[in-house]
Amino acid sequence: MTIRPILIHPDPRLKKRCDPVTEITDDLRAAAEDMLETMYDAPGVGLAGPQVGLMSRILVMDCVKDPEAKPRPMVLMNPEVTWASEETNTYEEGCLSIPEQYADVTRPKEVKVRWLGLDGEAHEEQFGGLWATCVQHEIDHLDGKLFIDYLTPLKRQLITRKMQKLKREKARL
Ligand code: K1U
Ligand code: ZN
Repeated sequence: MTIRPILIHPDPRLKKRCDPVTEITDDLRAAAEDMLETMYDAPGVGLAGPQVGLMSRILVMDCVKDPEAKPRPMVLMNPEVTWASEETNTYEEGCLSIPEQYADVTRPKEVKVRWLGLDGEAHEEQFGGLWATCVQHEIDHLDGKLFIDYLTPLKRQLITRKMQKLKREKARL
């Protein structure tokens, strides 16, 4: 397993819609394992393909935050929201591709999601709490959407400028 570098905004790959997974290959299984390792190392609770330059509809997540509890690593391919609650929830979101920037985002409080698993089977589950926020944030990544796209143009521009500066500084090292 390998920790893969996480792309930092702005990057054109983070703005593209990803392609559906059509075949579960050994390369894709290896990429899923690498993505989980990269997510745990960051640390984060989710990670989507484009964040590591993989332009396929694959995401990983594990929102079990209690270090004493059993982890629940999940790999979702071709995820689709099949139902969303009318009730919403506001969560202060972060993003591993936009380090150290946080903002309130309002989304459906609960969602039902259908996806293809690494076992080749279709799965469906209802998510609530941080799981619901995270899966929606990650599906947005697969559609080329970032949490800052929910903010005002001014706030988005401010964060983008900070990230451009961060990338320039990192490139100088
Ligand atoms: O997609 C990503 O960039 C990962 C992101 C997912 C996410 C978190 C919170 C709300 C929505 C989506 C993160 O994991 S940011 C890091 C984070 O939230 C966290 C890190 C360590 C422990 C607990 C949370
Ligand atoms: Zn993110």
